[in-house]
Parts: sequence; C-alpha cells; structure tokens
Amino acid sequence: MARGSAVAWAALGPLLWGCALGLQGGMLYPQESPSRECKELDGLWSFRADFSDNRRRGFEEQWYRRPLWESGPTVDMPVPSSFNDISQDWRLRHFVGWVWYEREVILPERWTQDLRTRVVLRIGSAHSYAIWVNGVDTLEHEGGYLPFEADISNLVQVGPLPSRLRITIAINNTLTPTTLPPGTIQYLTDTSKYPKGYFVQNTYFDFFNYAGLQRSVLLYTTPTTYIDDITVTTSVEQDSGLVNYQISVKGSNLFKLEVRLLDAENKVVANGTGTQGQLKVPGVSLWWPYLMHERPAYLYSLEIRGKGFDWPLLVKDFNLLRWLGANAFRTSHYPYAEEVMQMCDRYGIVVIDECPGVGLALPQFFNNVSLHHHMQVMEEVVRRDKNHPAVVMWSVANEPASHLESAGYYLKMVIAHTKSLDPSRPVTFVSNSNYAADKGAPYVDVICLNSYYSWYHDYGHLELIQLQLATQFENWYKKYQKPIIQSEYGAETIAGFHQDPPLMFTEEYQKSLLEQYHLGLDQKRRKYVVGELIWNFADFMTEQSPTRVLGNKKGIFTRQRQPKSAAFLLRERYWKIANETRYPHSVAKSQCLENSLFT
Ligand code: GCB
Repeated sequence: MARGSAVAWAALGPLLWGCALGLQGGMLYPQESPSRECKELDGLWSFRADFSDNRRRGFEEQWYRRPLWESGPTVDMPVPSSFNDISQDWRLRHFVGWVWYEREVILPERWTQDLRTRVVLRIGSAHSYAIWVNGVDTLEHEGGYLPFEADISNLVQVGPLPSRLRITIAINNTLTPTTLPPGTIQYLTDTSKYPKGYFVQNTYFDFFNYAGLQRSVLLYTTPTTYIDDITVTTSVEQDSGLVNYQISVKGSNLFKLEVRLLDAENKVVANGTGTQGQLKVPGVSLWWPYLMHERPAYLYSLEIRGKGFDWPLLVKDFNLLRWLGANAFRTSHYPYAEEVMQMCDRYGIVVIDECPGVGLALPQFFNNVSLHHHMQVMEEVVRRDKNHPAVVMWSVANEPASHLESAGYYLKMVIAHTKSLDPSRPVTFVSNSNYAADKGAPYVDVICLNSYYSWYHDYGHLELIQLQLATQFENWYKKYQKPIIQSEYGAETIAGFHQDPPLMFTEEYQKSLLEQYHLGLDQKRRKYVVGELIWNFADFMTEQSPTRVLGNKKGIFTRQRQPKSAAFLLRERYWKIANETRYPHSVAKSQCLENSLFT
C-alpha cells in the first residue's frame, strides 16, 4: 500500500478501464432498485464443526436434511466473520475440515407467490463449499474470496404455504495441491509422538488461513427477465469520453432497454437504447487517483432499465490511507470484498487486483488441474471487478516459484488467459526478487518485485540496502526492459519497542530501513521504477512460528490501527511526492483541503 509512481498512474489511470469481452455470465453487485429487492442474512447463524475423524459425519448423517440442532449441539456464529477467532475453544481456531452453518429465513409472500419474481441466494465468499436449501442440494463452488450465487426460485415458489427457508452451508477450509492457495495435508505417523490419525495443514504463505462465511450472505430478487451482466469500456477522444456498453439480458427476448449516464450531480449527460452502444460525453471529467487532480475519483453512474463485513474498520482504513497521502494498494493476496473496491472508485485509490494465487511454492502445485482452476478463478475475478475504474492492473499470483521450468508455462498460460479476458489492462504477477532466472517475467507487462534487504538476511546492516536495491533494479531492468514496481519491502516492528542506534523489531529500525529503501527508490523513480508499495499497511495474523510474534508485525499501523513511527515518515514522503506530481493548478487548493480534513 503506497503511493505509486505518479507518472505511471497518470498515464494509465483514466485510459485503462474495464473490458472483459471473453467472459460468460455476470456477477453484478446486488443493489436495491424498483425491480430488485435485497434481504441481508448477516447476523447470528447456527454453527457446528465436524470433529469426526474423517470430518465427514455431517455428510454421512445428512445434517442438512433437518434443522442442525436436531443432529447435535450448535453454537451461535456471527456472519460475516471468521469462525477461528470467535470461540474460546482452541480446537476451533485451528480446525481443518468441514464446518456447518445454518439459518432460517422467512420470505415475503410476494417472493414466493409471484412467479414473475426470481429469487437468488448470493454468498459473498466461502472457501470450498456446498449449499442446501430446505435440505435440497443446491450448489457447489470451489475457491474462496469471490462471490457466487444460485437461482432458488424453484425451491421457494412451491405452493401456497408461507415460505420458511432453511439455508445450510457446509464449508471446507482444507488446502490441497489443487486449491488456490494450495497447501498439503501431512499425516504424522510416529505414534511415539502423535496420536493415531494426527495430521497438520501445511501452507506456503504468510497469513492465517481464516475461514467461514467471511462476507455477507443475501437473498435478492430480479424480475424473470433480468440484466445478467454489464460490461463497460471507456476511451477518450479529444475532450470527449466514449463509454461503450454491452448488456446481457436473460429470461426473454421481449424487452426494451434504456440507458442513461448520469454525472456526479445526477444530471443525465447521455442516453442510449438497446443491449449495446456507445455514449459520448463532451467535456468529460476523467477518473483520477487521489492527489493527482483537483477533483479525483470522478464517477459517472450508468442506469439501465428501472435500476436495478466491518464498515467502521473499512472507513477507518480509507481515512488512514488519505491521511498518509497514499493512492494505491495491491489486494494481497486475494480479491477484497466488493465494498472495498467501491470505496476505491469513490476515493480515487488505485488497485492492483490480485487473485488468491499465493503459496505456489512446490513443483507439484504447477499441474494441469491447478492451471485450469487458476484460469477459472481469474475469470471470476475479472468478471466481478472489470467495471471498477480503480482497478489498473491484474495480478495473477504472489511469489510463485517462478524460477521453475514448469512455472514458466503455467504463468504464461494464466497471464495470456487474463489478457484475453480483459485486453485493456496490464497483467502481472509479483516476483520474489531473489529468483535470478524468473521464467514468468517475459510474459508480464510490469515487473513487480518483493525484497527484504537487511531483514531476512544481513540482519541489522542497513548500510547495505542502497547498494543491494540498486543491483536488484539494474539487473531486472537490463534483462527485461519493463517498468518496475517495488511491490513489497519492510521490517517487522513491535509498536512501543525502541532502541537507538536501531535494532531489529524496534520502531527506529523500521523507520531507518524504509529511509534507506527510499533513497534507493528515489535514484530510479524518474526512470523506470513506477511505484512503491510498502509491506504492510497494518499488522496481521499469521500461523505461529519462531519468526512471527503474534502475527506479522510489518504494519506501519498496528492491528488496532494506531500509527507506528514509520507511518509519519511515510506520510511526509507520500505528501511530498504528491505535491511534486500533482496537477499544478490544484496544488494549493487540495493541499489545504486535505490538511483541514485529516490533520
Ligand atoms: C512476502 C510475502 C508476504 C509476506 C512477506 C513477509 O514476500 O509476499 O505474504 O507476509 O513477504 O513479511 O515476509
């Protein structure tokens, strides 16, 4: 999360908007409208983890056939949330296998009686799951962090009785060589050390594998003839904006579409009809990232036919971003909630949108089944996020073992597939800068590099950073001649630890390490280094290990969102860069506006 290169984003931002012509089927964000109603199912659900040895008792005993409490004890589980941190039962924190969620809902009579209404169940994200409605097998889906849905009209529109719906969702958080992220299950068979059947989940990434219904679940309606998908691509011709739209309608061929484009003041600036067309907006206001224009993040809204997690934390995080003067982040290492993407559009925060391709560390993870699944996941990411102006680049993976021969072919295919889905945006993956011969780099548009000089080696030797960073940039640039983003750098820091001269884990060490990186970055910033993203915005939970003190502490904010000293250093830097690169006529005005708002 950091201020990217102003120059690069200025060139990319307004031009590279969504275009995803190769995708089938939509996943529009549910919104209330005169023709659509939503019913959020957030709140308390009944919950049970299946602790049986094979974790399959729930299926063997068909828990979904009857209310969950009838087959054994349940506990209350809030949705959205991760089940791991809620209970005092330590077994649940580390549970691997199937967990069961259940909730009963009473539907409005019109939803069940009016056959011109379509009722849809939408899950914001759940890692590998199966769903039953009233005991009927409804849907299966693989992969977390992305929404999926099922048309359940047939199940709820069954007769004159008021509809009490029982929704049962079974979720499995096991990571295998073909899930994304991948993982392995290891059975420990030495009975002198481990009880019979003992296993552990191995992961190859650095965050805690939280699980559960972590995003909202909801029911919504549409008419039986409905808009399934909308794809918007934009371009600029002199001072006019061109908005190409493509609308997919399902359910009937008998419909009329009216399209209206409204500006930020809700004034209609262009009209159209039909499923595809082009709208022209003379004197267009472009979407600019935060701090790069006097009126950044200008949004138009497109109205078509009728119209149709933790908020306080989210708003706090965006306030911190703006306080810092940052204008970009990467969704490391999986797609964030749709509400986050909407906030980025509204606040002018540029996003590198990353899929859950993390932990691709072993040769056996680069197999054909995984490749196929990875492409499918990219389809889901692009389908969901293609129309967000804030998204400027897709990232297909974080630190895959890209020095392996098999990784080269795999990454080439995923990148090519992503480009075919959306030819308008650049595609990348994030490299570990230690991989001397990177087999994937030839296929990316922008090289993204993670490096941890004077942290994971040369402990304490901050004086080496500038030299090592210069070598890193020069080697990669010489070889690939592509723009480079420093996509991670940082130091583990325990808030309140102080030592001068600096020692590792203190606030002084984090500050000094970042300062040394910044000197190195400034050497290349106006040449080919087009962005810098520190690791990390805030401290976060990981698996336990001797290298992690209650999680990863490389945040410049604590998990409770309080600044460490480094936050002030970055704030000074980002605002300085913003003032250097911002539209000249807007400097005085927005500087003063921002300061009055955030200091
Ligand atoms: C990385 C990973 C990130 C880790 C970070 C670290 O390279 O991309 O997931 O959290 O290093 O702190 O070690």
